Amino acid sequence: MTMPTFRAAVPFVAVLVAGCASARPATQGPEAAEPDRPATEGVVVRINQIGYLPDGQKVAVACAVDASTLTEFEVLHESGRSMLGPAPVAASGGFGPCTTTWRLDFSNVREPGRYHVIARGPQLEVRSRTVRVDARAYQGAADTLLAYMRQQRSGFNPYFRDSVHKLDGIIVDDPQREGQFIPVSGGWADAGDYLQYVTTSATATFQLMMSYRDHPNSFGDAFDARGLPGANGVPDVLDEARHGLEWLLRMFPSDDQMYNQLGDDRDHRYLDLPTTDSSDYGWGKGMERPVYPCTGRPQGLMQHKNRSTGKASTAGKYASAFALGAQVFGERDPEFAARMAERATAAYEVGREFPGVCQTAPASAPYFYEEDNWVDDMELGAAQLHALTGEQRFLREALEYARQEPVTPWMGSDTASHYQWFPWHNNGHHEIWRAEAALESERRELAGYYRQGLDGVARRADNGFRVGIPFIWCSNNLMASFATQALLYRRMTGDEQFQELEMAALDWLFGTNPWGVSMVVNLPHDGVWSKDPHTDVARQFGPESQTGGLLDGPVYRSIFESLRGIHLSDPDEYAAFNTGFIVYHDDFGDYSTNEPIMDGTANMAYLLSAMFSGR
Ligand SMILES: [Ca+2]
Ligand SMILES: [Ca+2]
Repeated sequence: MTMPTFRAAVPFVAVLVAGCASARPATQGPEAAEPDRPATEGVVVRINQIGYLPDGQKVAVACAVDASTLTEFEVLHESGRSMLGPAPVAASGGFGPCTTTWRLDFSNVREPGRYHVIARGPQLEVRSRTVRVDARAYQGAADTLLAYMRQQRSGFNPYFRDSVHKLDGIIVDDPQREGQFIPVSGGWADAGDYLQYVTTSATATFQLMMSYRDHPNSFGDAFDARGLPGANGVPDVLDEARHGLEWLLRMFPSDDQMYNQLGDDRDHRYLDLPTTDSSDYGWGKGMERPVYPCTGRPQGLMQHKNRSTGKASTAGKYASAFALGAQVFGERDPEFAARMAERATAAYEVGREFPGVCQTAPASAPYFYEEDNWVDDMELGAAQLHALTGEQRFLREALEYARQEPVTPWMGSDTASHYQWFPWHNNGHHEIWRAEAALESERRELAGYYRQGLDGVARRADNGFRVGIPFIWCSNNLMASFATQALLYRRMTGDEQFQELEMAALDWLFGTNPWGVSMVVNLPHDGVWSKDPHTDVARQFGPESQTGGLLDGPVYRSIFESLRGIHLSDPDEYAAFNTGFIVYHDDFGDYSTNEPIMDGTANMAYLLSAMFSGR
């Protein structure tokens, strides 16, 4: 995500954000996607707006925002035919704005069709939005996410049909090369701002390729390599992954030049489009952007510094993306694959030589991605190098790293620092498990690590929505990662004990949450989704420009209220649901809950492609 507090931390920027917002032209979304008028009292019934698989778990959650109670529910076919119930309901306690919740399980409705869930209480009858039960409910969903990735492209941007950030960039924080130009145009903007990080970009690239490797039939081909409409014989998810890989190759051009970041928080000084980015890094507005290497030392050109200790967090991510890239592109483009295989090994050796974290660099504000773990990244890199080369050494080292951090530390906790444990789940355990040379005892050990993390979250999920993640910034990322880890665990073991929570996390992201909002912009198109995402592109071109983008998601009220410079631009249409310990605002002014994020979007590709492939 953007680390948007940068904006809040620079007072005149905050004023600018608010000023732009108040001058914002009224935009109208498509009529089909207009939000429900949220009830100000009574009960609402929330559903997964994408739909449910015929043989899958199906749960709607009813939420009372006053003292209303329910006694029964029924599922009606759109023809009016009763499919289930009336059945008694059982209360699941309060959560957030909901004084009471009820889980309405209609898993037995297996016939494909369109339905309504009806909840009834004394003098009360509430109807859900239309519920889809359809084996193909997730068809095309993963590809929809790619629309956001294309819109985020730097270099040639197919949304604008123009090149953006052509002058990237000039090397900084490097005594030998300071001030030199290096051609590193490409990649993706991180969020609503235009900074670019290897941390998030390499992870996103990896996740796109992993999604394709494991669920190739979930992806289509309707765009070319530049992201313009028109098939090119390459699945679009690989077009997008290649766009990421090519940028990563530019950012690690030789063994002693490992770059980590393009641009810095001086980007936040002006609110503008990627095509007209007027950031001034000391060489004039709209000129070159700074390129930061990993140095293994605390970094920051101005008064603030990060706490970097090494290079391995970034090196491991390079190694894993390149090594998987070499496998995925091996047959399509042997030359490209060979270059990545060579770079993968080189990156991994940098990580061996410089253990520790390479955090993002702050400039004029004290905020950065406070990543504190690196063994997860080296584990994934080693696992992928083993998959690529078959060398036993890499498998052994992957296992050594796995044992140093069995559980991603936020799991089971109620808070964490900003991007402290990234990636949000560790794909490394699954990738070692896939290795033919792994022993059965090692596979059980790795699955046990995943189970420990899932257990930690599950213990906190004693609410009607069955969610147990902490609502720190980017809670949607945590939700998606929890669901992904649960899916990987289920695949590795056949143990379905977390499946209810896995589906609850997915349902949450697509509308089974107190606000009844899909957390992915314009998905499904006829659902309820953000009309005022926090990006200047959306402000000028409408929310559909952000199609496919995963929002940051709800945060603890305490976080929202502690942010400086945050002002909602409009009356809160979800005010009735922002009375509890977590809040979400569909408002341009809320940079904490309503900003689309590139890394989270790529993470979703795995889940949605799995849902279509039948997992
Ligand atoms: Ca294509
Ligand atoms: Ca890490």
